[in-house]
Amino acid sequence: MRSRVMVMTIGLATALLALCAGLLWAVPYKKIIWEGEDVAKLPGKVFSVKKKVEDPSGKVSGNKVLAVPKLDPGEKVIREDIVYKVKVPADGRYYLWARTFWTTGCGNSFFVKIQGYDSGEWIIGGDGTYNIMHWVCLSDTGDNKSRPRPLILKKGTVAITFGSRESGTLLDQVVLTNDPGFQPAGIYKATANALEK
Ligand SMILES: [Ca+2]
Repeated sequence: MRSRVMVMTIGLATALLALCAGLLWAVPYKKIIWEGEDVAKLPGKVFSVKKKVEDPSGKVSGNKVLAVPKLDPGEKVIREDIVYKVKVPADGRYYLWARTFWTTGCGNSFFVKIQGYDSGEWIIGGDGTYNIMHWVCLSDTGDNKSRPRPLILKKGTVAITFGSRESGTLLDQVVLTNDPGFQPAGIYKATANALEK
């Protein structure tokens, strides 16, 4: 009987130790959040900062967006880049999410480039959610709602570029996080000093 109690006590103590160690090792996830319209200087040809107060989702963060104008069918969108110099707080594996608004299948994406991945660029969006603000992630799998692509980033300033690709596209907010399970919803308070100006 005594040995059974001892075994149970040791088992309980081990479980408690493991729990404490787990809590100590658990690093809180980070989110760096900024507004699409938080652009120090617009290049001037394509992108503009637009007021947008109403949306079927309920809110637009800051009541402003970064916008590519709606063009007539057949008109080609000129390529222009907006570079956000994002302050990455620690080395790690990060995931990129954007709160976007599309109107058609010919107006549902941006180009994205990440400093450190200089050999290529991606397309964010391409989904079929129209006329409402919604979150999409940078993904290699075609699942831009729940499977973001990991990005290995170093602590310091990392340039994240959004490029104009299609007509009538809006960017409300952007989130960079090291939480692989993060699923954004609604709007978020922007991180203070998220961007280097
Ligand atoms: Ca906004």
